[in-house]
Amino acid sequence: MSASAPAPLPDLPPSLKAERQGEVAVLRLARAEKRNALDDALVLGIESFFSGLPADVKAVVIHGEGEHFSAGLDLAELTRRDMAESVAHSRMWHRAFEAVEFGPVPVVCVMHGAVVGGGLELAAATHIRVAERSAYYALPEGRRGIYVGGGASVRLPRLIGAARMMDMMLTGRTYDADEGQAIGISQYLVANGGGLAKGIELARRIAENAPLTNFAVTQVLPRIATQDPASGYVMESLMAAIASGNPDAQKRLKDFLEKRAPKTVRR
Ligand code: 1HE
Repeated sequence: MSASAPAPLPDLPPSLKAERQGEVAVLRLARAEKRNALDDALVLGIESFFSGLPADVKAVVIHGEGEHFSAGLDLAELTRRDMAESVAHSRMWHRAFEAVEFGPVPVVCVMHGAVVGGGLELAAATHIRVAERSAYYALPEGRRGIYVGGGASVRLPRLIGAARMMDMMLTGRTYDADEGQAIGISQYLVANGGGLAKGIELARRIAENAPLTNFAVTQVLPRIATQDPASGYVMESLMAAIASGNPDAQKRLKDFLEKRAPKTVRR
């Protein structure tokens, strides 16, 4: 392998496909025949992908094959578990989605069609969500007689509020793409078929940031947001000092002051 060849991505189960586009890695849920339902192999594959990302990958885009992002938990597997196994299974999902949320790089999720149950839990573990107009969101767990198990109780109330999550679970309410954008599920809303290109464009922009800033935003900011304010302010000061003292920041600041860096303008 030549010194400049990109490092290979981790081995994956057949239900996941990955490719590199320079510093961006694109991970595709590839189980369209089952509407990208998340079975054990797929969830474990997500965990190993994010745990084994090469250091020269700076951002990841997740998307789904076929008409839907994901139909959530593979319900066929659920019927085979007893109570103890179900707890272990949910904890396995927590581990896998923590590897997404607190993995090495920012993650952009491209959502279309059904983004339901565990599919919404996966999307909630990512940092930027792009919705195509076809996207809709639901938590059918209430209807199936089960409960969320992939971290939604923690992540979704922060994203959309506990009251909306209760409504989704108690009444089976679905939100369409416009509503999802309005309540904060997605940060970007694009035409059908345009999600992946938008996701990659955003990931490329993210990959240009100083790695330490991306670390601060994805690892430190969410911790500050959930700790007591007094500790949060101290943590923020420490992170700010660490980031600005970094040679990368020093160079970027100098570039701006010497008119080599772009200005912050309206897009
Ligand atoms: C599945 C699953 C699945 C589809 N597990 N096999 N999630 C749900 O309650 C959503 C269940 N799925 C659906 O409501 C629909 O499938 C969709 C609206 C997403 C798509 O409808 P459609 O008409 O395009 O597809 P389909 O005909 O319903 O499904 C195609 C195949 O995928 C079919 O299998 P086939 O062998 O008969 O062809 C379906 O059985 C299969 N399939 N969804 C297993 N979810 C950690 S806790 C998280 C808890 C949850 O995520 S609960 C939410 C579960």
